[in-house]
Amino acid sequence: MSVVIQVINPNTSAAMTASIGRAAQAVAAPGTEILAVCPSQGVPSIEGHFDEAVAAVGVLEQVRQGRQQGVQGHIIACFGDPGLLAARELAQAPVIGIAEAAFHFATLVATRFSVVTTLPRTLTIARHLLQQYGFSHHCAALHAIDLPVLALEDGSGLAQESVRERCLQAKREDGCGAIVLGCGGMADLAQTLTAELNMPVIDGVTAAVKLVESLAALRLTTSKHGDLDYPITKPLSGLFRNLN
Ligand code: 5HY
Repeated sequence: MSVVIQVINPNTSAAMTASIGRAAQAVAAPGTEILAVCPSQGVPSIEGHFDEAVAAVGVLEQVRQGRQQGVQGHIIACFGDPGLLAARELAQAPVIGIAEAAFHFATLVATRFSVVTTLPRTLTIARHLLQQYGFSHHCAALHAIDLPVLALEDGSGLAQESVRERCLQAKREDGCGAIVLGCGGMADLAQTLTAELNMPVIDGVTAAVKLVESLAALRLTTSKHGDLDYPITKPLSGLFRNLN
């Protein structure tokens, strides 16, 4: 069965989109095609509530296009899962957020996990998602490397080393059995860190790919019974004109 998965980087960084696409393709099953995309307009990196709201519009734009292309799943490859429920209304195929995917996988291999993300101000977003998805009691601690998201793409290696150091600290101090990487731009670090730390270090991009493949194999699509039914048709204006 051939599966086409649209992997949406909600920020407009072309380099991060490519990095996320490579990580997704690396774990994709033989019959799975990855379409890595990002919004045509929006915010270059997502580092707070305002950025999440701006990015969510771009996510919806991409989900609509993916639905028209007939993809078998959509992945929102930003740790804030921006626009997840709105995207599920718009989509027929499954829509998976990388934070949600990573949290689920972490609880399957450990009783407690820690999170390592970028800026301290985004820790609250991760906390809100843990509460929303019902994982708060599984989370031992949340850490921020205090570097901006695009530091992961600057080629210096500083952000990657900071992630490694925070993961080592979390393993030493948190009483956690696994670590969740809190940024789509960290997707390429998980396997190396898992080997070095000798504990599961989980990236949500690759976790989401395997979840979409499983849902597709079971022919499970987003429920259109109830609150995730398609949006009520109404005239949208301005930049939202073609969104539904
Ligand atoms: C992400 N921001 O995964 C988040 C990470 C964060 O542009 N891609 C972004 O720190 O919230």
